[in-house]
Amino acid sequence: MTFRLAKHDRGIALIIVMIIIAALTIVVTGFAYSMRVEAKLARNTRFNPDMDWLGRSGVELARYLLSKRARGEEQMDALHQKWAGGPCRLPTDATDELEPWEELEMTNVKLGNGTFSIKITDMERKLNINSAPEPLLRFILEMHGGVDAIDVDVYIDSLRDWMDPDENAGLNGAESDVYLSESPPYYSKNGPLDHITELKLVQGFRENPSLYSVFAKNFTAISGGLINVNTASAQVLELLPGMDPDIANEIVMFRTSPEGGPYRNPNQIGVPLERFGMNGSSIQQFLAIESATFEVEVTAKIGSDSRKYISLLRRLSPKDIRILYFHSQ
Ligand SMILES: [Ca+2]
Repeated sequence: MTFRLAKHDRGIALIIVMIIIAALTIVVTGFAYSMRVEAKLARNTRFNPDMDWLGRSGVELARYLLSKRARGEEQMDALHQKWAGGPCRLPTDATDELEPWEELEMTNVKLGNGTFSIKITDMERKLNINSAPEPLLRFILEMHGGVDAIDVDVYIDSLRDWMDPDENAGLNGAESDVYLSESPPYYSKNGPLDHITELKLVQGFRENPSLYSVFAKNFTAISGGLINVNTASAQVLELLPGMDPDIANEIVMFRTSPEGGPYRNPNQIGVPLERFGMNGSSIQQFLAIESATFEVEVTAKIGSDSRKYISLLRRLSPKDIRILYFHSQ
């Protein structure tokens, strides 16, 4: 016995079959995706300790390189040096034989079943938001942040209130009572900034993203306080009083020129400044030729998986380089 469906019913059956196929496709695709995620998680979990040890090994390599300095460069940190990824020697000393530590690889270093690469950046190439003198902050807010003179106190007082330990707001500042009325509410830090992104929470800066980005690019929260004139960009130097783009560029060019070379003393900036009729006395107070705080970015790889780790190091002496933090990204 055979059943024959009416033409109308056959159409409905076809639609039902197509809906079922579409639903099954969605279910199967979802299942396949979740299996892939599960497999990746399982693989990551298996590699976690290995990845972490690759990350830590990268930090140890950075500490070792930062403990070493070429002869005659013991009091100076500059971009031609090994830690900064430079050629190690100045053009004038290019024929000198490299020492074994200067020939160590910093990228794709093989270890166990993986590799790691490191990149070291000194924090003294930027200004320090916690120790920048108020007149300098005022100067930067007005001259580089485009803030009207009458509004500058909002930024200065708010930043001071954010960092000072009490809850007494300055005339134009803000403490917890202001921030607790925000959504979501938060307390005033009442301590130094740990990271420059904290500025986003401070009255004035949080309402002015373009000003915040000037500070985020050129300031750090953790450094020795002075700017290393051997590593700072022209953009950072330009923020100092009396500077303009041409003068800042000249200071940077001088440190790579044959007649200049890296600065061996902050007083030496007087030489490139001479042609601008300046002597550099107004900005020397902000400058150093050494760095003490270094951020290390380690990229660990095992097979096709990779992970980034960030560490902050403080060099108290070549034999005492401390890890301030270490975490994966
Ligand atoms: Ca306070």
